[in-house]
Amino acid sequence: MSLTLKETQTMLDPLARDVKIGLTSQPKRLYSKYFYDARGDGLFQQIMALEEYYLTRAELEVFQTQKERLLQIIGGEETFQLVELGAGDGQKTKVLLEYFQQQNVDFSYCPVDISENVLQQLEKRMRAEIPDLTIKPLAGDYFDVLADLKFKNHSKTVAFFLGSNIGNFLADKVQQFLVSIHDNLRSGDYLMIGFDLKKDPKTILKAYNDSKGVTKAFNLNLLKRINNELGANFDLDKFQHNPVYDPQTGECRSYLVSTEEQEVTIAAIEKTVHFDAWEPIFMEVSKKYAPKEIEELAQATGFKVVENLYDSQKRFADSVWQVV
Ligand code: AVI
Repeated sequence: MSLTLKETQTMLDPLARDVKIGLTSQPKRLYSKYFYDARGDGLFQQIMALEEYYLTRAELEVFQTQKERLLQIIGGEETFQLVELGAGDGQKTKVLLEYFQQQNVDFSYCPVDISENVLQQLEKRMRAEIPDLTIKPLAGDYFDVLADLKFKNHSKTVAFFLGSNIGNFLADKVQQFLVSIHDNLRSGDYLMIGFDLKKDPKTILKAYNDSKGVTKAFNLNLLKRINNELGANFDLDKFQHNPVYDPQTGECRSYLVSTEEQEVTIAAIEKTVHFDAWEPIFMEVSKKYAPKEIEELAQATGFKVVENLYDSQKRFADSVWQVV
């Protein structure tokens, strides 16, 4: 069977492929990993600086107040590579890196991120701010990069997956992801994961529906990206940002809801997509965990929880796991 040029391009371009799958599925969905183009990176930086988006400050407090304890747990005597999956701007991690340096810990820092743009900025800043740091950045999808990292060739690995990035996995994918990390680590290696915790639903909803509308712009930016990169004609004014939080599952789900019946054409995939009035596109899940769920997740994926490091208000936990 021979393929047309368009079919070949669609096969090669992950964004086109996923948009095609997502917008022809019922219910419709898009994938939040595509939020992060250059404008999306900038909007996420703005979100992290918002008062309502408490997650960043809560995790920073954990690092500032518990860095000594973390180093006691992972042990600073042996050389290790510190692999940070989804490093982002690395600003919070810097607190730990600086502390490890001051304590003369022998480690190399390997930040991994899907955004090449973010990674370049991070490397530049780290080189300027912590000149003696050995840094080896790696751009790519977590799943692809995990295999390349060859954790097993190293004497010891400490992996970080911070900032509640774990919350962006749906329930059916999270275990698969953790098992693939597990399978690339050696017995005794550590994994520290940042979990946003279940709390007052109103606090959570405000974090994803901020008063300045930055999170709304962050979601709509994906439609803009599809317009720019795939030749689509989404009218951004005809979609409403609608996050909902379910305190039982802990899932905060963000939707863009079509405010009227409409058709959107996406040239690169040769599709016209029909929207009913008030039909949603599921954009992102940001799951919140209870400490018990963290324990269960570790056990189910081949780890044990060594200790949960909390902020003073118990809004957030950096959970230190060890491969059993
Ligand atoms: C990257 N991730 C952990 C953020 C979150 O909280 O789920 C992304 C985000 N979405 C809206 N605001 C922030």
